[in-house]
Amino acid sequence: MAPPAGSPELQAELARIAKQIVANGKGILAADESTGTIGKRLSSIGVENNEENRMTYRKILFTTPKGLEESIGGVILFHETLYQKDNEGKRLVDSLTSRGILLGIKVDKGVVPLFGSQNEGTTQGLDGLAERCKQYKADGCDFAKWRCVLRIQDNGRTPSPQGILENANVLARYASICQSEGLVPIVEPEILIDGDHTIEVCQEVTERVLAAVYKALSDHHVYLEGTLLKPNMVTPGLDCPKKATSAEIANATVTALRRTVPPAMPGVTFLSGGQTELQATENLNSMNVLPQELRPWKISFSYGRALQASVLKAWGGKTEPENVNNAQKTLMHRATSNKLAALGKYEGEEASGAASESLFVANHSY
Ligand code: 5MM
Repeated sequence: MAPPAGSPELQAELARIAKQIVANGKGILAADESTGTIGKRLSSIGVENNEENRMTYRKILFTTPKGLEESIGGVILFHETLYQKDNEGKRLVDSLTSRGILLGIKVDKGVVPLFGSQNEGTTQGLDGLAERCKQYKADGCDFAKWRCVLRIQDNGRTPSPQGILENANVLARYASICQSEGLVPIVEPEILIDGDHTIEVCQEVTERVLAAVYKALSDHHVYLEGTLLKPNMVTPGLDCPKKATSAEIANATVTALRRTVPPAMPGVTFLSGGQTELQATENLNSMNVLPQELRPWKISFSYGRALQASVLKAWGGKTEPENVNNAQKTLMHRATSNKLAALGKYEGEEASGAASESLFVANHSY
């Protein structure tokens, strides 16, 4: 087996970035909704999906005062946001970089059907990726994200060997290209929560998928110390009649990870995948109160919906300072709660308002 690729200097730089993002309970704000996806989020509060409104919303997120950098180590951006300026001509991302929050960029070009498969897909975007990564690095990014989507059907009949192999390989190829250009790749093989499968089936499928991903990363000489993993938690399918407790989810998830993810990989930054904000925080905490020897990696968050849903509601698309303040306070509260959960110190909160609402989006594969 050949050693991981990259000079000692490149490897040191990649390892430093990956560690920094998840240091001291910090996690990631996934704000990389593509234009179509952010449109759905904005329409939920009656806001038109145009460039000005996308800028206004993301400026509110990024200018959240008083210590966002204590709980958010990195923000994942969509291409437009990286270059977007506010009405005073200031780059939106300056509010992040000035506080030491690292910039990440979504580099995949979305999910497409795998012809001949059983309703499965793969993610495209490898063409020209090295050139795009080079430019993003020059423009201030330190990490990247690529999301693959797998679906459990018929009690684990899918994902099929074809679906698993294809998605593992494309993630590995993406990771290798990112590292060659100095970007830490976040490797995201999301197994959707859709379905009526049990937690046991989800665990078995998650293990098969992660085992294939780490085999492919090894085959492509990816330097694991300079990567982050963004997986789903192991849960029952949303329509499974048998629900699981947070402790059961934590045990099943950490067991699946221990069987498949090498300790050289520094940080697991979970996606929320349609869980409520409170579930996502509670489940994260339950993993981080398990004995330390079961967790060789940092266990943290890279939430999209579970960090933003109640922020959007609090803002409501209004320009009044009160709404903007409420939105920013809400983001601070969720980010701080998740930091506490990443340290195993979250003590729960009132299950009221937007934080306890379902964030499920059927077939979230776009
Ligand atoms: C924020 O949404 C990300 C981009 O989605 P699209 O490509 O569909 O527009 C998405 O990849 C997100 O980072 C992950 O799905 C995790 O988000 P959740 O909401 O599951 O935590």
